[in-house]
Amino acid sequence: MQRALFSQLGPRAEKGSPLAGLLLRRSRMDRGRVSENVLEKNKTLEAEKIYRILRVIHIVLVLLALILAAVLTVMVLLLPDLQEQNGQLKEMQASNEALREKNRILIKKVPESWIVHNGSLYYFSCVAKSWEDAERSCVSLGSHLTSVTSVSEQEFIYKKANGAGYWMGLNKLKSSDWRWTDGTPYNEKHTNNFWAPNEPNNLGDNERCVQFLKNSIRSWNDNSCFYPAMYICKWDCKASALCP
Ligand SMILES: [Ca+2]
Repeated sequence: MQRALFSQLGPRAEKGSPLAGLLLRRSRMDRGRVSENVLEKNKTLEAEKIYRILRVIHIVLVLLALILAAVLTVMVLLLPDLQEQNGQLKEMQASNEALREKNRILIKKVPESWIVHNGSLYYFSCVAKSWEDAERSCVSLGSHLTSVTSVSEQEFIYKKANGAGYWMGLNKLKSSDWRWTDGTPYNEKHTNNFWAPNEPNNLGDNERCVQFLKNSIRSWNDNSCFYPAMYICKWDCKASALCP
C-alpha cells in the first residue's frame, strides 16, 4: 500500500524525504483508526450477542413461570378430588383389614371343630364351665353362646348335643325377662315348645341360665348359672359376609 502511494506521488515522495515521512505517519494513523473501528465493531457485536442470549433466557424463565403457575392451579383444583379419593382409599383399607381379621377368625375356627349349619358356625365345647365363664370363652373367639331362632336350628343343636348338658345364650342375669346374650330378640311364642316338660321351673329360685338337656325338640332346662356345663358358641357367618 505504501509502495502504491509513493508511486502515485512520484519523485517528490522518495524514500527518506519529508513528504515520505509525513505520508508514512499518516498511513500508520489510518491503520490505527481502522483497527479501533474494527475493535469497536467487535465489541458491539459481542454486546448484541450477549443481549440476545439474555433475552432468550428471560423468555425461557417467563415460560417456566407460566407452566409452574398452570401446574399449581391444576393441583389446587384437583386437591379436593385427591383428598376425597384418599379418604375412599383409607376406607377401603380399613374394610380390607376388617375382612382380613374375620378371615383370621374363620381360619382359626375351622381346625377347632366348628360346625357349619345354615350360614352359622357352632362350637361345641369339650370342657365344662359356669354360664358366665362359657360366655367369656365364646366372646374371646369372636362369638357368643348360641341363640336359637327357628325349629331348624333347634333340631340341629339338640340332635348334635345328643342329650348332654350344653349352655346356650338364654338367661335372666340382667333382667326379669329371658334374653339372648348375642342380642337376638327373644320370641317366647316361637320357642315355647322348645322347653322340656315342666320347664322352666326356676328351682330354688336360682335358675337364671338355660341349657340343652334332653335329646328332644323339647330340650331346654333352666339351671343355676354357676353349674359347670359344656357350652355352645355360635358365630354368625352370614353377617360376616364370608359365607355364601
Ligand atoms: Ca329347671
